[in-house]
Amino acid sequence: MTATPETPLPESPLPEAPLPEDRLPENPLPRDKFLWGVATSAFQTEGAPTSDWAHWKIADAADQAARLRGVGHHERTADDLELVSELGLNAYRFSVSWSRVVPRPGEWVQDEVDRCVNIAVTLRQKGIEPVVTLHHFAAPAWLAERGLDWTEDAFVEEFISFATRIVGALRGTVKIWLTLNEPNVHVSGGYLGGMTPPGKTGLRAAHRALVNMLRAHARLYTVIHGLCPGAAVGITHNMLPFRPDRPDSFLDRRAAAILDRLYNQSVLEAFRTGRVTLRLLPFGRIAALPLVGRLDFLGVNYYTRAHVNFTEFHPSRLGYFWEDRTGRGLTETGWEVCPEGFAEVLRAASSLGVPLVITENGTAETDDARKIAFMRDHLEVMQRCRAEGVDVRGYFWWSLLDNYEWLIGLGPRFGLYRVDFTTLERTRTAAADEFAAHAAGRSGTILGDMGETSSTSDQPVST
Ligand code: GCO
Repeated sequence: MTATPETPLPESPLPEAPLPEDRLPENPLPRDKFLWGVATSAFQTEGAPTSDWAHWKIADAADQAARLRGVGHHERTADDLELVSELGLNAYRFSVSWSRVVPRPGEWVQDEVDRCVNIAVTLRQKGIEPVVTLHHFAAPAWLAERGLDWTEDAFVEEFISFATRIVGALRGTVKIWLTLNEPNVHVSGGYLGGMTPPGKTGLRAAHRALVNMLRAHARLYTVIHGLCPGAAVGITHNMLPFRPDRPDSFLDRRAAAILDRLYNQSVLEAFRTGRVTLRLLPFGRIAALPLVGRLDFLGVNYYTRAHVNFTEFHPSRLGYFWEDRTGRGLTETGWEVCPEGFAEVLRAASSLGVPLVITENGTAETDDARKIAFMRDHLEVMQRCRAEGVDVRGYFWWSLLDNYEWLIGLGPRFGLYRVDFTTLERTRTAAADEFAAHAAGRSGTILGDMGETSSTSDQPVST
């Protein structure tokens, strides 16, 4: 079996829906049921021996092992889902491992699909809304071996074929979908900067990859609504405010504006106008795609802000840096803690006119007090933005567990549950208690009025 569009994966009948449709919520994103969740991704929690990431620039034996098994989530799935339940949350975001489901050309591992269906069914039985990401960075290694990546139409066809069958399998249980995780990060790392698979560099490849990712989103939007009536279909977008290093420098301001356009605005503009550009100057490559109206909500991922100095600036390296300019210190990944930037990106994202879901916010801190301070400050900013009228319908902490961090490995502590990286034992942290209290409306802060974790409302999602 080859990976070309002429010879796609064999068709198979769509599986029966595991739960009757009438047990699914009418509207998965009603205004009065705020989603409180945690987010994970398949590769980072369970590894993937047949993925492009399994052999990509391995640092050492520990790194290699982590790429193969993550933090053992594949073997501990039921126990880990119980941890979500113990937090009292009403939503959980996870991704389906493309490379585990399609490990070799033409192969389809139904057990892996059934496992995902079971995760979704288990969550729903626990009163937790499953939110499924169809592509979270890692892809099957065999595609790379054939020279296929997001710059190639054949790759797009393989992904659409995989994703369509997954939606068919999960359609009776899942209503909230994320087609792709952070196209801007995937394109910056893999096609512009060459730091992540497939390791390409250059604006041409980056533009082609971005166009193809957004084309896949547009097609899947229609596929998902066709298979899953009443679904909410979104995409996640990592947003990063860029600050001129020296505010009085015209060149620093120009460089910051260029990076903002490349990194933040290109995706927003694509959904606003249907035009996909990666422009360094007022001219550049433009593609037109049917994206307008094909987004039910935008998933915003926010962690930090960046500083830009023209002398360091280079489009393929992006050339930004982090520095502690708010006095809150840097995180374990070296990122500036900047809740003010969160307000900025939420306001910018809301200009799209679709509801927002914070699909990732979090920080790597071993010190729980620092993690809790980050959480409170960012939740407070979110609440202020909501009071201003920014339509935020959910907040997902990154992450449930400490896990594999791209390009770093097992180290940074993003989890609400601490993972012993040797024994893989999970331990609840004080940050988990804090998050559970916010979700239950027991936080005693200004967030107390938004802690509803259940509702029967079925107002349509306004777009
Ligand atoms: C991303 C991803 C996550 C990361 C998280 C922390 O934003 O890159 O969605 O997979 O692990 O953001 O870096």
